[in-house]
Amino acid sequence: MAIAVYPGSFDPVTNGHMDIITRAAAIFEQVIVAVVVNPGKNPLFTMEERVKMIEKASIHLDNVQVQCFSGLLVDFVKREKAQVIVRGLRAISDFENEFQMALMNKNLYGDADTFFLASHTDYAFLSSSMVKEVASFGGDVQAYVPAAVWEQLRLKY
Ligand code: COD
Repeated sequence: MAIAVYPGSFDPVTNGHMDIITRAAAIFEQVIVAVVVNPGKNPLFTMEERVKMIEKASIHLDNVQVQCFSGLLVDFVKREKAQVIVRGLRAISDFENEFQMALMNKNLYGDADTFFLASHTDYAFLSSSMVKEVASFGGDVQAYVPAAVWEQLRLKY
């Protein structure tokens, strides 16, 4: 049974991410959700806030833990003795970038493979940036994010 790392910015985590985490947790022995410290995107939420929101949303999943990382993803994967990198695919538009990252990561660290899960159809249109944009204009995004994220978005906007 393998240890899997699910890396991302998670600024903030959405129900699309949570669907991937839940499905990965049913497949792998352990899933480490790895929150990148500096997404290079001027994040809305601090690293601590992003970690806390995922922890709250995944509290019912015994084999899921949340950590943060900086530097190369493959160095984190090596340190955690993981064998798999989990990524979600929403559409063809995700594919090119995800494919390049998977190949680069495989070249950098041959002992881990990238495992793609297709998005649930209900979340195929969903992204953290869309959630933030809609919320910033007062739109209701409650259906698209875990309760802990909804609370935080209401505080921010
Ligand atoms: N449904 C299904 N999957 C989804 C959805 C959805 N609605 N929304 C997002 N996802 C998937 C994304 O496709 C992605 O696979 C994952 O969830 C996380 O998404 P984000 O947007 O939170 O995170 P990213 O894509 O910005 O994360 C990028 C990394 C942090 C993984 C990357 O930049 C990285 O590895 N950085 C470390 C430096 C490094 O090693 N660089 C070299 C990489 S080759």
